Amino acid sequence: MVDDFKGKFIVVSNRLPLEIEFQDETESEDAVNDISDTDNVTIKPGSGGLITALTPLLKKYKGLWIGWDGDFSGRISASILDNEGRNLGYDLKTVSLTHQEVRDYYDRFCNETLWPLFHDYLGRTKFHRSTWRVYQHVNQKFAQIVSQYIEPNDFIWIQDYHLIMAGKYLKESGCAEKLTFFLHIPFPPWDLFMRLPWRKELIESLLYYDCIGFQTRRDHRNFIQCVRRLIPQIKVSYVKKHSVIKYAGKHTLVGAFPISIDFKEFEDIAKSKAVQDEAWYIHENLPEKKIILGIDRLDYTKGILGRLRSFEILLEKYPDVHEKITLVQVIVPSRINVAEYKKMRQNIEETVGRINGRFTVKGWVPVHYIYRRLSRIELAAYYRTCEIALITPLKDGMNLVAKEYCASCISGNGVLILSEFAGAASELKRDAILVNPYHVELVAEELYKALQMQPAEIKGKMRRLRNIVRRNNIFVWLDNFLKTAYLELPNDQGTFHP
Ligand code: GDG
Repeated sequence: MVDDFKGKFIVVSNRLPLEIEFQDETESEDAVNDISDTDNVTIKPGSGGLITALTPLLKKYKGLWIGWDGDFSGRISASILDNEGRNLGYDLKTVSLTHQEVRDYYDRFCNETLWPLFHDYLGRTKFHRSTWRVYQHVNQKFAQIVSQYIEPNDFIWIQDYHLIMAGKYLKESGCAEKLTFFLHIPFPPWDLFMRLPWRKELIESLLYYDCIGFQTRRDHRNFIQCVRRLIPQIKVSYVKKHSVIKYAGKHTLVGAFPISIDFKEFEDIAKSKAVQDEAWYIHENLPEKKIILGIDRLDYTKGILGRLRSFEILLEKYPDVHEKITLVQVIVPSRINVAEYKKMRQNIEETVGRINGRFTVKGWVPVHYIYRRLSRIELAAYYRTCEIALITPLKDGMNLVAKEYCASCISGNGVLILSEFAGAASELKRDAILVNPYHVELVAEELYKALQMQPAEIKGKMRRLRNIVRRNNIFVWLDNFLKTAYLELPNDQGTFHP
């Protein structure tokens, strides 16, 4: 582990690592009375792989996390954040955003331009100069705030597509410290990326960073191809598995760093008594049924409708599985203000209704549908107890659910069916059943095969999957990224081609 920071470890992301809920003034008096100290606001530490991975470093060194707190009303003061930061063990600073900024930068440019384009959905991608301007403006705002806290020897790590341009503005404002970036979503192939009217600005901005991490070698390769096409004069050489781009007198190191999870934490939760009890109840309520699990944020990239269709085809074609299986589909609400997501939810619910209407008999409802965020215990219980995880995104940077499922499958009695278009497929392809989610009939066939698989084969595959996730855990990811960021560049560079 690189552990010789002399300065601060600064993480910058769109949102702070907190779960903040604002109670509406119109809510009942009881609800308001439940809220403790902060004026109709409840604040809890956030969760998720990135927070778990970065927390030890943020605590060990002088850690600082900068992001938007989700507050328009000014109710979250600096002293509240200081207090939350003291509980977490590192500092928190916010970037204030207006309604209009959040709408044009986050809802529109991030989620209607970059998100669909980077996930290969050209047809859904909107190009509006006005939102591009706000995106730049908000990135500038983030850079201004970050620059107020930078001191010599700090390490700055900017996260994800929301803040691609922040590095450029930081460097322009004189930041001389190590400036790095990680993209959590895929980087598109050049023929898609070239449709973006502001393609050159984005690529040039990325080259202000000292080190850039992508999820997979494919994303790394796509990026290098875009850079070569847009800036033909650049020089690219290779050190180990990383590219070194030389442009305008400076170097940018680029590599693939597949993000992961805290394996041990998931395994420990899965072993806990609370999860064991919850898992028992889940199967007790679905007696003698094999459970097929789908868990996704509500998003068109996750392939939920196609998955439901595959399940329906399975039921049409193989009556022998009727009454023996249940698909538990959990959907976590997401981007609920976007009209398209509302429509998507409606389509999903109509499809679930159709399947259940067609196949339900007394004592058996084929699809068990849950539209809410599960608690950590419930989530772990579903992971621990389901026989098959059916993870079929049409495109996904990594997909942590696939890795969390393996870590939580402590009995070893689980089959992972995984889309070949999830970043996780490159690590898990040998022992997961890889499927093309666009081929819904074939997914149904693979599902049928998985249901027939013998226990010895299931256990062998799951043991190997668990070993991979255990070995390539989130701390290894962090270590690899930091080592690369501090790599000394030799004069004579190698010839690796991603
Ligand atoms: C982006 C990229 C990349 C899900 N349901 C519940 C719940 N979850 C948690 C899971 C998991 C996370 O949400 C989802 O992570 P994913 O990786 O699957 O997907 P994105 O949210 O799209 O994340 C993705 C990731 O960044 C990391 O780089 O892998 O490709 O799109 O951790 O556990 N958590 C709880 N209840 C739920 O019902 N508590």
